[in-house]
Amino acid sequence: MQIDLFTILPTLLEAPLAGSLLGRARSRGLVDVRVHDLRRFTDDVHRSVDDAPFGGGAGMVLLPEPIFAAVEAVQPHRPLLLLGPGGRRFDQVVAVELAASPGFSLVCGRYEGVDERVREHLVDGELSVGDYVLAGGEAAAWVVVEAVTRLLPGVMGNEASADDESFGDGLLAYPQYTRPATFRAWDVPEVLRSGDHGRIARWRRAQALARTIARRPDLIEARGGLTEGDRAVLAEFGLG
Ligand code: JCQ
Repeated sequence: MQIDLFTILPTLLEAPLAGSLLGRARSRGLVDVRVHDLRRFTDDVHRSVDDAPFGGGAGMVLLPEPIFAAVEAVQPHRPLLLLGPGGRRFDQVVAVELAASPGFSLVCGRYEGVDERVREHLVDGELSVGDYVLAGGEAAAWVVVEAVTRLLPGVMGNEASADDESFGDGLLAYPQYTRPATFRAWDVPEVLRSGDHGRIARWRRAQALARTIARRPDLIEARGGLTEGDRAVLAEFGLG
């Protein structure tokens, strides 16, 4: 998979790239993440990447020229997506879609915004990581890179764990415990030490369902409510 990131602050993306497990996946050829400094694609003496908005107003707007020049030089994989609060909400469904592609690319907006011609004539869409405003799209881009690349076979240490957790099946994760079996008088649930793998699997499913019902009923709604099997396993552990 090829991921191309376009930014005016490359260090904000190079640092997490160097510090993550992705570094290893990258050297093993599983995924290639490239960070492109938009300033390298300027041609004026000041290396300008931004200017004041036409019509007046506070702040600066990213110039179209460096962004078009960078994208035309790199010819990155598409979709080419602009990060910004006005975009399609990034979620696990989008992460899975992007993980199934040979590559994608992200443009990090900054300041008061990006020249509208980038939106109209260059990118394929806009992606939002949530309803808040960041100083720039770099932190949002890293959220997307991490959520997508961890789904690729061989990128994470543990092959199985990417699927067996929150949102893999549209449910929140079941509670996990490790040693010691008793910590400050709080015991690990007996079922997890029983060795009965069928009962453990049903307990975990019941816990994931109960937790999702309590904290994220919208996720239960999205999977079309509870099935008979769901109700049965909840009842088995007194959670119905
Ligand atoms: C991304 N949720 C919030 C800030 C303008 C494209 O124009 C702009 C982009 C940004 C950076 O992205 C975000 C964001 N998802 O703020 C202002």
